[in-house]
Amino acid sequence: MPTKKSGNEESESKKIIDIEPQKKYDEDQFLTTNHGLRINDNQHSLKTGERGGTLIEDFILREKIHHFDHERIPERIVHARGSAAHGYFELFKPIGQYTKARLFNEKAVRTPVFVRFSTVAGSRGSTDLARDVRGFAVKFYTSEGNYDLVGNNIPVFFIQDAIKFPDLIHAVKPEPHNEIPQAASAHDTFWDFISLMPESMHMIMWVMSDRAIPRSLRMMEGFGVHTFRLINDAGESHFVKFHWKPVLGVHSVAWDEAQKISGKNSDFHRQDLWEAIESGAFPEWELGVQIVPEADEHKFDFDLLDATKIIPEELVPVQIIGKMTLNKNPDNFFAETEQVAFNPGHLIPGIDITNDPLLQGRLFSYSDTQLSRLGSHNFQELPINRPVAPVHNNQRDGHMRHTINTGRVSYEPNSLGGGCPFQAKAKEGGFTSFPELIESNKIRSRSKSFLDHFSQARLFFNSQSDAEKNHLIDALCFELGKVETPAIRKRMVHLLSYVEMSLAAPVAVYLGIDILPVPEGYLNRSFGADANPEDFQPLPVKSSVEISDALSMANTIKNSILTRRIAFLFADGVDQNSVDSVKSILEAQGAVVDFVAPRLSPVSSDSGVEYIPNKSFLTTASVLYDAVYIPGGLNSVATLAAEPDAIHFLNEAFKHCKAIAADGAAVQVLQETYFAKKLPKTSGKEEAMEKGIIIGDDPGQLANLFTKAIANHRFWDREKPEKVPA
Ligand code: HDD
Repeated sequence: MPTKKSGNEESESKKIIDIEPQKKYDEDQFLTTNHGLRINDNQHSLKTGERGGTLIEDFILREKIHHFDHERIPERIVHARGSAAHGYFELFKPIGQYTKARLFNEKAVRTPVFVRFSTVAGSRGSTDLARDVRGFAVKFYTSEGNYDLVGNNIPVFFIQDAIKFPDLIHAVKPEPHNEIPQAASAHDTFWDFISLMPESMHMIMWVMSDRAIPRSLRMMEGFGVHTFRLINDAGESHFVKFHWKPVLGVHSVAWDEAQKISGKNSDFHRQDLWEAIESGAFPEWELGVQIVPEADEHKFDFDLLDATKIIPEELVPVQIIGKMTLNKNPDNFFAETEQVAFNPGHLIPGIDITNDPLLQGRLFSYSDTQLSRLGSHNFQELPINRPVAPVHNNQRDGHMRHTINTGRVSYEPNSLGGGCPFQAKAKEGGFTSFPELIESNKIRSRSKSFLDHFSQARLFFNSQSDAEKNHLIDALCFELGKVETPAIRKRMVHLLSYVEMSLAAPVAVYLGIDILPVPEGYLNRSFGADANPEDFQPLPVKSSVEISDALSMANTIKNSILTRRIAFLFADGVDQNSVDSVKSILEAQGAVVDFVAPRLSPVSSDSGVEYIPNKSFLTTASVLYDAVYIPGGLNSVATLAAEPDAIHFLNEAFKHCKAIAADGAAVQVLQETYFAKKLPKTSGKEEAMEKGIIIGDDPGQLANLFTKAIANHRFWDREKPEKVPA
């Protein structure tokens, strides 16, 4: 709909008049100190005369400055940069046969959740578009206590044993002598460590794939990663892997695009999540489970307790049991997103841990880190961490205690408090650990069943589309190209050759190194000083599944343009019909249209109606959109054709394989681009659709073809053969 300039101005000025008097006279709005004293001058400190020194007795100034000085808390050691939202989980399919958790049994209950997404390596202020794993942590506020599913957007991990976690993180974080590079794994220490840790090779495939540069936090999968246990009423255990499947499908950006987004809008993902929720396009994920009976524990060619392995969906299908919807942004970033404290040890009856050595170590780490980050064991009392289930125990006092415990009894057993609080029997909702039979020696070692490091890396690589394989190879060339130590590059290429020669060879050619045989005893450093290295050599296992469709984003859902951002490029004289009809069709399907013009001043259309541009070529960029449309209109087309910024915008969109549409009367603009010679000769043909470039004279037909092209997300196939400079 065209916006009349005058109308906009009216409502802006009206808003100010409405709000002001209300604020002024509302008793609750008086500025006060933290002890509740009303302040009547927040402009001047107390001084010895107008030009005199400030008095230390100015307790109002002191309190304000003191509080300010202490506003920061330590950022998370990993996952420092995060964005979060509130929502709820609804169960479709109760799974009482596997678990007694009410969360997975009560269909009528909407369980509140708080979800925090994050990057891992970067600091709080780093870019959203770093090549990195994304944290996907969900806190379910269940009637039986909080349950935290603290997962990632990648279903495996770099290491098998938590004792290596500090090494991994020290290696990936900025190098300690100069704090370079920020939020990037492309440096020597990371690849030095990885090249000596063959167990990381499966994870490396995922991190070098486009999964590590999502288009949106709303368009990525989530995984519990570890194998957990579900326990039913009869006390029986089933193994389980958790999956979050985004309703909008799994989509990523191009690496060149990711790097540019980092400069143009480093809050890209945070803003995208925020705006989607504000606009009512609530992000949704279905929750799936892969269930493995206890009896099948050793049935696979990998170990269920090894966090570097997936269970291929071909072996154990994912059963969808419910859906999570995020429908409310936090009110305060610090109080909620920053202070939320997750812990894989926040379990509820019916869900239990396994002996996965990575998970076991995590159980210690999270509560410990919350202590140094949030300052006190009373962090559970912060509003965002407080369970909805009542808390009764004899834990007392400590820094920043909120609860005022009454009475004289803080011990158990007691008679003076009537025996309260009571222990709950299992049938009363008490938590009982699965009584797993353990017969073994205390030992520092690793099971031989953990020694296959390459078969699933190969499975992942071979399951990718050609475009995805190319991206993965390019990512490795980029990352290893940034590594300065030749020996590290060589070791990495050797390791890649164990994954797949068609992966290692192009990387070796790019780096100009030969793939040499791996020195004896080198392939696995996961042994102690007294161990025999021979016992720890990787096992040459072939995965029983050779291709898994679920691992390729090429097979993801591509049926929606909901929340996709489309840039309409135009200038004075634009054809109103060409704008309005395409815009209304795209918006009816939930797309978000931005008017981008050379200037921010109103643009007059051929009919005289004015459009207010949302953005100009100065304030936005092609990389911030999913698709571009150029409406007709003689003057507008001539202006854009002569505007280098508009042509660059289009060239970049083409380079990043996005859908581009143009009114038949706007072809002149396209002809100025580098990709002009690749344009289809006729409009609306299959051939055009295949390339993702739609040109048409009928706005309705054009909009429908454009919709399909945008839903396709990207036209990766044109990337290599039709590469353009941009
Ligand atoms: Fe971790 C945070 C996920 C292994 C130690 N981790 C953290 C967060 C996520 C994960 C999503 C951010 C939570 C938030 O948003 O506040 N971590 C994982 C996954 C892992 C994993 C999926 C492997 C499967 N983590 C892991 C290990 C250790 C840690 C092996 C230590 C032994 N993780 C931490 C931590 C953090 C953390 C240091 C930092 C901030 C926090 O806990 O609250 O304790």
